Amino acid sequence: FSCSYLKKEQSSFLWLAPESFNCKKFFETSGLAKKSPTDVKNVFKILDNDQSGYIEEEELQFFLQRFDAEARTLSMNETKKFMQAADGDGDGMIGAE
Ligand SMILES: [Ca+2]
Repeated sequence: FSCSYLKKEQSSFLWLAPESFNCKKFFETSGLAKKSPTDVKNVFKILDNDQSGYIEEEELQFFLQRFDAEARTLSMNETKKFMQAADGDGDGMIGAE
């Protein structure tokens, strides 16, 4: 997995209108859902900026910028929705599993 992969194939996703980000749709369309566990782990590492082993809300906010530095940040609302969708155990962080 590389950031350029997404940039080429799914660049439109990096430029979504405010409040239109849908993480489910993103993973389906970006092909991330079909990526191997190793690839997904690599993405996780990119997102886990402070290497804590979890993706916290502040890190999630910069989700789109991890793929393109010029993309916008997610809004509070989008970040919270994303977090709820990905946070299986409800502890406010996304773990690797
Ligand atoms: Ca972290």
